[in-house]
Amino acid sequence: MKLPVLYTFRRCPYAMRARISLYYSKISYEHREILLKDRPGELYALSPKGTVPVLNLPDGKVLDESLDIMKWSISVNDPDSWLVNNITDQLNAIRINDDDFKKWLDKYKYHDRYPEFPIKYYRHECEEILQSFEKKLDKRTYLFCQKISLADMAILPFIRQFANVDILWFNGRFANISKWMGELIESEIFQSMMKKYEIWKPSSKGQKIIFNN
Ligand SMILES: N[C@@H](CCC(=O)N[C@@H](CS)C(=O)NCC(=O)O)C(=O)O
Repeated sequence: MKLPVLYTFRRCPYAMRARISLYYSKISYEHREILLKDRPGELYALSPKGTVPVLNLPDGKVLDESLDIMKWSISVNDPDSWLVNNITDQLNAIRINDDDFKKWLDKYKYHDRYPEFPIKYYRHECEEILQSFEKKLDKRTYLFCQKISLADMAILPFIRQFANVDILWFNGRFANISKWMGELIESEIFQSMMKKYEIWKPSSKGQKIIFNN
């Protein structure tokens, strides 16, 4: 059976969310681990922008946006109903994450490359966005309802990156998010999708990830 092929990079938060959704939906696939500094021609042939993740479906279709991979995956199998009725709010939160939070997160992480402002300025811009999540989690266990939904998992890898810049400060500043994050990171899906794989060599097959549904 021909499997979907995923080009991915372990530490990329966009690739993480794609892998989370494939594991959640139990979609067997071929895992091609790549290095951003040495991207294979095969990746560019599928998607000239050369970003990861890229999912090449057996029918030839190419998904080169992480959120599209999540949506496709959940459309194939959504065992715990991650797509709940407030999906517009969820997509809006994901958009703010991808358009705004990610921009400030990069400046916070790599603040020495952006000396026009001190690190705390960039951190504060991120905090402003996270504050609304902290408030949401006063009332419920997950961001959009009492159970995990799409937005929790789409945003998690980015918040994790933010937290890891200064985890002690983060845990003190955002107690609710830190509890939410800790629980999701411990989950089987998150742990499974963070497994390490050898870098894919174009002369060989990638690693087959098989789910026996
Ligand atoms: N909008 C894309 C963004 C993906 C993205 O920017 N991935 C990063 C790695 S974390 C990348 O490939 N960067 C290389 C580049 O921009 O050339 C998505 O959601 O899939």
